[in-house]
Amino acid sequence: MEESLQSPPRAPTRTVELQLSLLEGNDRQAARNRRRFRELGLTALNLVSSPGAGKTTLLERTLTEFGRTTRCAAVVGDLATDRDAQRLGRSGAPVAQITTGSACHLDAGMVARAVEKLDLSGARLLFIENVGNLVCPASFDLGEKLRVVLLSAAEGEDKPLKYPPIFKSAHVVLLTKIDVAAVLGFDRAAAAENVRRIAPQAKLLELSARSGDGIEQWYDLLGTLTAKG
Ligand SMILES: Nc1nc2c(ncn2[C@@H]2O[C@H](COP(=O)(O)OP(=O)(O)O)[C@@H](O)[C@H]2O)c(=O)[nH]1
Ligand SMILES: [Mg+2]
Repeated sequence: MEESLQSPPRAPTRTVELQLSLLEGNDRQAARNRRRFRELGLTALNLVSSPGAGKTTLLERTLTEFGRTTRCAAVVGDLATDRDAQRLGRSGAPVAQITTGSACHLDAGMVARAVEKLDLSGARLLFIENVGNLVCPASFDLGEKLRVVLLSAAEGEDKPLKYPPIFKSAHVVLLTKIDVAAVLGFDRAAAAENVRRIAPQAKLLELSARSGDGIEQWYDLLGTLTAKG
């Protein structure tokens, strides 16, 4: 019993070097993705949250409603299954699933390979649904223009305080599932205050992909991304 509680041996210096070179390689690929998206006339959004915060539900609705007038595409990452790609594909939008196996985040190379599989003709927005995780995706630039972090009413108001890097890297924070905030005892004002404290740079929207409350503000924001060019 005692032995199983011991930590495995580690080589910290080497780990740091590997991580740095991994991130440098990722940043180079992210820069290539950014150039490619620009050539294609695409604006890419990287959606990040805990598992279950409502990324796919928001995208299902967005691809169906906003996608009616503005062609959109999506790539979606999970460790296993193509369940989310199937859900999103019902909208008729081009969608590719990335299965990462054990990786807790998408990287720029995975996104580049997935994007090559899609027919992006006429598409203006590319939604990248990241693997559900509030930690690892913070370090991996995918070449997106906007990083969108979702925080659902089911997770508690304190998550920005506990996981600051991802919130600090956000351009937009969405407080989601506001339709059930009251029943969950989720204090929207306190959550918003925590977001503003940790991520003053981020635009903050509150919405429910189920009831549709607040969704127009999300579409307005998407509209500003596709308005010119
Ligand atoms: N009440 C409520 N439930 C939601 C909302 N959005 C998503 N859900 C539910 O939350 C669960 C996880 O949603 P999903 O979109 O798969 O989350 P993801 O893991 O972030 O992609 C599902 O059971 C959804 O039906 C919402 O706005 N309100
Ligand atoms: Mg999902």
